[in-house]
Amino acid sequence: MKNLCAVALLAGLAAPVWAASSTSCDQLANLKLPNIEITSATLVAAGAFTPPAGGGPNAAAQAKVYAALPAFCRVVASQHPTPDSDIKMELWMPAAGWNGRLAETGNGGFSSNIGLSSIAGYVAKGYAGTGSNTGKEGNDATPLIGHPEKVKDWGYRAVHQTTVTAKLILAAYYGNGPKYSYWDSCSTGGRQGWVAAEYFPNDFDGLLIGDPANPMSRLQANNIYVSLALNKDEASYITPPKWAMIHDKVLAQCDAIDGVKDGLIEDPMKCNFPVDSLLCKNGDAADCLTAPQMIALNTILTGSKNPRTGEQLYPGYPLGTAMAPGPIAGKSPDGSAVPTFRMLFQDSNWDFHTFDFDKDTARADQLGNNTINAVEPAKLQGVFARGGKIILYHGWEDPAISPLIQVKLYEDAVAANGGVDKTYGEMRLFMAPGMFHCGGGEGPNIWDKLDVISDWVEKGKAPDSIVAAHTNSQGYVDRTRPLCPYPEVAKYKGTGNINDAENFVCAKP
Ligand SMILES: [Ca+2]
Repeated sequence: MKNLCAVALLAGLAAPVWAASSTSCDQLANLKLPNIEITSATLVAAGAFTPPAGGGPNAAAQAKVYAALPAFCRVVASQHPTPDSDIKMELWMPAAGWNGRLAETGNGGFSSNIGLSSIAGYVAKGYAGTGSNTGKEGNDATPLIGHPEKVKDWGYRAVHQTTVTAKLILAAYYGNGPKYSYWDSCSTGGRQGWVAAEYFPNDFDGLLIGDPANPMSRLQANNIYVSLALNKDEASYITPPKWAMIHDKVLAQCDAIDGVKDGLIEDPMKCNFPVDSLLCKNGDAADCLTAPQMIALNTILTGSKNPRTGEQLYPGYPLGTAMAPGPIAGKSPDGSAVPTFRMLFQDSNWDFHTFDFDKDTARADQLGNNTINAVEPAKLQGVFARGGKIILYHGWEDPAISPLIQVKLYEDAVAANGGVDKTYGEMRLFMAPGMFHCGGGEGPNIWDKLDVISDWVEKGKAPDSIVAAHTNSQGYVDRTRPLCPYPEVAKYKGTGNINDAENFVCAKP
């Protein structure tokens, strides 16, 4: 009976009457949904999930999360919205105590890994959690060349289809679908969040969108622009110790501007550091940059421009960002840059040295704007009109994606939706001082994102500030600080411990 209801819903028939009863986890393996194969449906006992091998540097921490999980129903499925599509997904549903919410995670770079550790985190909080492999396997563009429908899956359809499927399976398992659905992701997942909000405004009630790779065609063109400048020749390359040196000098000059000398610059745009002072006076030395390195640095700070028209194509990086921990400052472009253009141009031999920052930018925009980029912020009205909320965030010291793009995306979205008085009740931006790409760094960068957005969506409790924590290498909290809705910054009250959020207040700079 349940299966028929689901089929009726997908087929767009009259609204089915949902039976308020549930299906056992094992029975979900027999669930029939159009163009979807349920690969497996398994009840996993508490603490019994064995993560896949090769979990990376966070494997030990993640193992603890898995070990603490309550029993859950794990559904693995393959989705085929077109004959050429093969979108793999996982949906984990608490066997007891479901809080009625769905949370969905996205992906990183060009990786096809399903974010199981994020999904586990959702289940630990009583959510059902889901995520997809973007509709391809592997870490490059090869499976997308010659497969235009898979490009659409990768760009926008994998997330949407997975959301639709997850809601149907939830309805079958629990007898009713989620009361609230949330997007929670960063980087490529941030791009996927922008895309979801603009392309499919009905999918999520709240979206958490961090350090986004959006618009991706422009980001990856900028990554090539930066790499070409940094690697113009041997003499142009800025070594990791020199990035650290630049960071330290900028910090020495600008740390105290925000009123507290704490190793953090609340608003890097307020820092008027004289870049020219970095130039070596008496030959190369550890505490300065040579003339060719200065040219490379200035190119990175300025950002990519159209060589013919002078149009700014993508923002530069704020001075002081230590680029060396990120993928941008290496000997070759960021690992996602070349695959992006091989995918868009459908050319597995495409060579980044040929990039024409006039013609190829226009071509990539044209191919990407309805596929991988979210560049029509007026469409956010679709989210706002139904009471949806959007929280944007970005690390001020993100060495992978310039924080200034998130500021620009926010400001463009405010302008396209009637100004800040109209949007402040629906969308806010939180810039995190000292935070790296999606987390980490010297600044407070840990906060319960789902608690913040669900309070806003479900209780109308808008985030006027978000208390974030920083942990030391042993994992203990050594600093808390409010993150503030842009353009506000955290201001010290003048007394008390500077590592305690209690002693700060969000205020206009
Ligand atoms: Ca400071």
